[in-house]
Amino acid sequence: MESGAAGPVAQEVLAAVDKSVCNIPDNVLAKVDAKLHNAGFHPIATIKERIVAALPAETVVVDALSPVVSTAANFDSLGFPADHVSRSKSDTYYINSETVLRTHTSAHQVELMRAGHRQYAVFGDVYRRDEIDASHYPVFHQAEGVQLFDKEQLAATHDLGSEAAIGAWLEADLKGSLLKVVESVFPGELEVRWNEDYFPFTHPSWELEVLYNDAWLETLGCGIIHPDVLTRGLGADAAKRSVGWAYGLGLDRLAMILFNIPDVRLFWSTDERFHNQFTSRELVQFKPYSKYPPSYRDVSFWLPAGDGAYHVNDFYELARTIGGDLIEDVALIDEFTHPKTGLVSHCFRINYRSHDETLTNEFVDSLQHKLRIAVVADLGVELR
Ligand code: FA5
Ligand code: MG
Repeated sequence: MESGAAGPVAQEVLAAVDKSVCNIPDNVLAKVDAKLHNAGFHPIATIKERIVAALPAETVVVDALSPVVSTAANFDSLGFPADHVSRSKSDTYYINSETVLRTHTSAHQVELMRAGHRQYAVFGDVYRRDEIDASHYPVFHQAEGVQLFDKEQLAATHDLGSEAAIGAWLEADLKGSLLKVVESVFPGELEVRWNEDYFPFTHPSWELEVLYNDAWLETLGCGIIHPDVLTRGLGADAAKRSVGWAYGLGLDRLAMILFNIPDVRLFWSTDERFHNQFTSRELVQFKPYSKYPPSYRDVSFWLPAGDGAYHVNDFYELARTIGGDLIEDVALIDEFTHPKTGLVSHCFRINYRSHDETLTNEFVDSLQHKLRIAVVADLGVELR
């Protein structure tokens, strides 16, 4: 990791780095100070403003918490089991063994409850090692809403006679509040559906999907806050008297839907042809200023033997490190187990395409060549 990045968050990261643990590539480090949700006319900032306008006036808005958090805050305080997959280095960016780039804004739930907040919204950049395609990017943005209630007061003002009645009221209030936000952000007709979901820190839990370009796109997760989380945030006594709900909304996906932006990479473009379209803060529909041809390249290799020696996310990350935002998506197109050796082979198809210019075949070949060398050197695979 280079120390060229100079912003305060990058410095916080660099000051805490344990080189033997850190898995943050330069292209991600270069974005930790971007704060697109606070960046003037940026579509992510406009979405945030629209959400803030739709929240009840009493909501405390928090938007400047550092994304550098402890594993205790990001995982333990929320009841993630010790062996949960999202803790692994294949899913999460570690700075040292106890410090990560937050993977969700839920990392601040307990801290903000401890500070006495009972109705708040946190906006922030979050980080995950994940697949590569038009709706996934290693850096994205979330809005986290939390609302706590005093059980006795709730029972009295809403005439709720039992825990079950309180639970049903909370579910309706959560879903109603979220639909109000989503509907006020999207003025037109919107087709949505609720699905059951699972989070260690809420129960029950749901996700909300929105129909976009003929496909269901997951936009948020939510649920009734787990009593253990309330206990950590409020202390045992106050927790017994309290209930609450929480949600986490993906801002980038909402912005894609609202402005008709086809690809998350565009949010990171420095091209004025992108940014000039959004300076009015109106609900404009993005006009693609160019559609350059895609350029596909495949790579196949034998995976190293042994559990945990390789994770597909390692390949996605390496591809992003080498191809940067010139890679539009990466698909695992073939997986095959050799009948005799038992070795597994993966074939990936990489789509190189820039939003800003045509990539020459020669240039794409040179990127692909670098990638082929790097997979052998860094992932211990054998090219086929
Ligand atoms: C969470 O992150 C939970 N913390 C949400 C939550 C908060 C649940 C409070 C309960 C209570 P999830 O991993 O599903 O959940 O992510 C939430 C949203 O972030 C998704 O619905 C999606 O809109 C967005 N999102 C997730 N991964 C990506 C990604 N790689 N790129 C862009 N957006 C993403
Ligand atoms: Mg989800």
